[in-house]
This record gives sequence, structure tokens and C-alpha cells, in this order.
Amino acid sequence: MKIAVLGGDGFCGWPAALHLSDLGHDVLIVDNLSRRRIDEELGASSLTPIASPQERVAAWQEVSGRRIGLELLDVAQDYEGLVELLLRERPDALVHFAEQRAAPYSMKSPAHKRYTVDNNVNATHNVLCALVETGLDAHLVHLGTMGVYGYGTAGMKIPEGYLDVEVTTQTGERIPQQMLYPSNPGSIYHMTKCLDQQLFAYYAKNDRLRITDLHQGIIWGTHTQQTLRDERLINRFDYDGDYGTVLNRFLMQAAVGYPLTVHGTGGQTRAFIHIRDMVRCVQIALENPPAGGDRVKIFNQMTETHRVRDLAELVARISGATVELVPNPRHEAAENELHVSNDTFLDLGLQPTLLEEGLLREVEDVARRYADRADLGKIPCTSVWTREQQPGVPTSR
Ligand code: NAD
Ligand code: USQ
Repeated sequence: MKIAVLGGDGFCGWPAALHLSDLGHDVLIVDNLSRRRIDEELGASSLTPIASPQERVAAWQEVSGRRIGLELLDVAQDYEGLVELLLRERPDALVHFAEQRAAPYSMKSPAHKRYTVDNNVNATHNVLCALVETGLDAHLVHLGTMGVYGYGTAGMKIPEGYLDVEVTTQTGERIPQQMLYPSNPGSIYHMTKCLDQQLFAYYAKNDRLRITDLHQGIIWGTHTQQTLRDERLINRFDYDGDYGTVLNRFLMQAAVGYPLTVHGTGGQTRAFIHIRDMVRCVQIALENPPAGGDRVKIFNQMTETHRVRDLAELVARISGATVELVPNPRHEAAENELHVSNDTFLDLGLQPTLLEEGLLREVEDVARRYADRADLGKIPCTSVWTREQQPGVPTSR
């Protein structure tokens, strides 16, 4: 297949592009490098030393003999460029990672909220509109989030995208129906993924676009088989208070001797998946496109659920780190249960990398190895969710 990987310079996009190229697909990375510019804005950088996108694709060609194309394009801003690219390249599939993906970054200020909505919603809508305009029958695989569901389900297992309901008609007849699971976002970032869902539903219904939406949990880990093949192929590892996700932050904090920063009581339960499983899931989704028709195919892309305080205790046990309960900068439930159905990927052959197997290796191979590059001042989470949490704003109005 010819596959365009939108956002292919990012944490998920780069290893996915390498994995797909390694399988023999013709891969084209499309990225505007906004993530690298955000590093500069925040004065933070990846714990691992990442090469420039040009060096990355040149190194991959040297190591594997395979060429990955690189197109620097803003999917949200340059609609004409996107249409021109699709007409020129005529991809069989697009994998869409090209969004601002950090919840804390999306909550930093009015400007960050507006940027996140403008960038994410426009990027998704431009891709959908361009597919219709060009008439390409390419399969669109989008990276969504488990966060569209919210994290509390009163004991029910979260289904893969659609909820079974029963409606009572005017004549009292009870009719079973399915609806998109009601969305319940916990940040402006997560809200953009809920808006994406509506765009997908509409374009699948109206234009019969073939769309798969992967509701992905929190990624942990860094390396894949391909990124390990040369130092210049190394993946990024975010640990700062905006972009670092919880488990990778704990692994890095353990490596540098920083107390593990558990928000609140740590009773938040979240879904997780290793980065090696993420690239396999993207492959499986591409190999199993929806037949067409008017419904978006939705997979829950996660393999385990854990409470934040349990993760901290696990990391502390294997590394000797200490755990600290810090005030929660977010507006989220202090404690929640989370049960998730992920049968589709398991039935299609995914063999999950479990936390217990990979954690220690990750601390040794990545977090300790690059610990001297860490800037400890970037660890605290300074982005707060509500006005009341801002310094100087009274707690009650
Ligand atoms: P990332 O920020 O590392 O990568 C996103 C890439 O997209 C960056 O290279 C960025 O430059 C590019 N990009 C952003 N806006 C663009 C635009 N308008 N035009 C072109 N390129 C643009 O993020 P990531 O962790 O790789 O996440 C990728 C996707 O996966 C996101 O959509 C995110 O919501 C989803 N996801 C990530 C995680 C996770 O834990 N990292 C979990 C669930 C879902
Ligand atoms: N948390 C801590 N301590 C920390 C950092 C985070 O206790 O030092 C807590 C947070 O308060 C939250 C949980 O850990 O309760 C998860 O936070 P996170 O930053 O790891 O994950 P999140 O903000 O949900 O976002 C990440 C990705 C996002 C993706 C989402 C999947 O950045 O792109 O969509 O995970 S999910 O969480 O399933 O919605």
C-alpha cells in the first residue's frame, strides 16, 4: 500500500511510519514540525536525542534500503497543498496522527485552547473534505483517544464506540438501537477528539468515506524494533509537565531520583498500551478496512487499565523511587473504575506487551541512559484546568 502518515515526525507517527515501511509499504510522512516548535516554546526537549526529520529518513534508507518520503505541510492550514498532495501521491490509506495531543498544553491559556481546537478540528476536517474533493477512495485511520468516553462507567465495560440502547416509540413499542457512545471529554484536547468523532460520523454517512477511529489509551515505552536499529532513528520521549504522559514520567522520575508525582490520591484509573503494540494495531487496522457503507469502524486501542497510584507503587518497587502525592492541577474525578472492551484487536491477533515485562527494561534502556539530558525544572505540571486553580484567583467567587 501507499500510506500517507500525517504527523509522522511525532512520538507515535515516527515509529508507525518505520514499522509500515519495514513491512514493505510505500510510506510518505506529512508533518508541519509543530511539535518541535512547541518544544522550543516550552523550553523543553525530548529526553532522547532525536535527529532532524531529514536525518531520520536518510538514516532509515541507509539502514533498511527503503525510502520514506517527507513532505513538510500544515494539514490544518494548507488545504490546497493537501489536495495537491493527495492528487499527486494517490495514497491507498492515510494514518492521521497530526493533532496537538497534550491535555495540559491545551489548558494552558486561552491562546492554547484556541490553537488546539483550530489545529485539531481543521486538520481532521481538511483531510475529510480533501478526500471527498479528490474522489480518492483511501482508507482513513485516525488516532483518537479513550478519553472521548470519559473514565467513569458505573461498572459497565466501555464498548468499542457504540452503545446499545432501547427506545420506546410513541405506540409503546421498544426498539433496540445503537448510538455513538456519549462523549464526556476531560480537557479541551479531549474535546477536539469528540468533535472529530462527529466529523467522521457525518462524512461516513454523507460521502461513504471509509474511516477507522482508534480510541487509544495512554502510550508508554519508547523503542520499537525499528527505532532501535540506529541511534539516528531514536524515538522522542517526553517527560515535561505538559507533554510527558504519566507512566513515562514516572520511569524518568525514578531514573533521576525525583519523587514520583501522583496527582491527588492517584485513584484515577486509565487505559494503557505499549508503543510496540500501537504500531501493530495501526498495521492491523490498515489491513482490516471497513467495507464501506455509512458507519465508522471504532476499535478500543488499549491493553491494560491501571490506577495511577498503583503504577507509582509498581515503579517505586522496581526502582527504589519514592512516591509523593501532589495537589491535582486537573479537574477530574479523584477515583474511578474503568472497564474496557478491546476484543477486536485481540481477535485480530494482537499479543499485548504487558507492563510487568517491559517496565524495568524501559528504566534501564531509556530513562537511566539519557538521564543526564533531563531538566528537572521541567518536571512539575504547571498547567491548571480552572480559573480557581490559578495563583492569585480566590477559591470561591
Ligand atoms: P506528537 O505531538 O508527538 O505527534 C503529533 C505530530 O503531528 C507532530 O509531529 C506534529 O508536528 C504533527 N502535527 C500536529 N499538527 C499538525 C498539522 N496541523 N499539520 C501537520 N502536522 C501536524 O503526538 P503523539 O503522541 O505522536 O500522538 C499522535 C496522535 O495519537 C495524536 O492525535 C494523539 O491524540 C493520539 N494519541 C496519543 C497518545 C499518547 O499517549 N501519546 C495516546 C492516545 C492517542
Ligand atoms: N498524572 C499524575 N501524575 C503525573 C502526570 C499525570 O498523576 O505526573 C495523572 C493525570 O492527572 C491523569 C493521568 O495521570 O489522571 C493520565 O495523565 P496523562 O498525562 O498520562 O494522560 P492524558 O492527559 O489523559 O493524555 C494522554 C495523551 C493523549 C491521549 C490520552 C489517552 O497525552 O494524547 O489521548 O493520554 S487517554 O488518557 O486514554 O484519554
